[in-house]
This record gives sequence, structure tokens and C-alpha cells, in this order.
Amino acid sequence: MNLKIIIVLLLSTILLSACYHNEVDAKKESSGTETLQLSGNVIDGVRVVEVEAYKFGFSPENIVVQQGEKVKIVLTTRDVTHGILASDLNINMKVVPGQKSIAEFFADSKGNFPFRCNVYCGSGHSKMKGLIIVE
Ligand SMILES: [Cu+2]
Repeated sequence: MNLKIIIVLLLSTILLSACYHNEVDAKKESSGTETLQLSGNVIDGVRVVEVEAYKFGFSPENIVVQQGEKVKIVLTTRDVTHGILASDLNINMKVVPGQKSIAEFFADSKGNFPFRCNVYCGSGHSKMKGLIIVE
């Protein structure tokens, strides 16, 4: 009788620890392949991302898109003339206050592509940097 109880206890302990390990593994996996929130919205098959430039930065400063997407960046400025230069993606645009500037590119390869402001706009100009992340 006692032996049966011991066996049942042993078995349930083994089962519980197996479940626990699975849970831990699942957690490890999900944190390892953490996905970033995609920027903008897909409209007619094109990912449209609105970016606002300001002294001295970009909002958002990280633009996240998926590989294979056609991407349209709609740039506006909060204050003075700014621009976006992302040489790796052949993007070179400027925007003046009160207007919109549009650039399109095809996200054909994964990676992080830095961009910066290409219009000198004051003391913090060199801090105006961002990243286009193709995942
Ligand atoms: Cu600027």
C-alpha cells in the first residue's frame, strides 16, 4: 500500500517536472525570437510609415518593416527643413515645413539600415539619426 503511494508520488513528481521544463523551454524560445512591432500600416499592399522630423530627432526613430515589403515613407517636419539620407537604401529626401515628402523603397534584404538628417538644422543636427530595420 505504501509502495503504491510512493510510486504515484514519484510519477507525479516526474510528470510535473517535465511540464515545468517544457514551460521554461517555451519561455526561452519566445524571448530568443522576440519580434519588433512593425511601423505604420499596409495600405494597398504598401507599408506606409509616417515619420516626423524635429530639432533634433525623428519620430519614430526606428522604422520596422518586413522583408519583401514595398515601403513608403511619408516625411513631415515639426519645425524647420530636415531630411532623411539612408544611403544603403538609396533614400535621399528633404522636407520643408507644411509639406510632405515621400520616398519609396523595396525591403529586399534583412538588416539594420541607418539613416540621418541631410539638412544642417542647428547644433543638434548630428544627433538626428534613425534606423530602418528590415526583419
Ligand atoms: Cu535636421
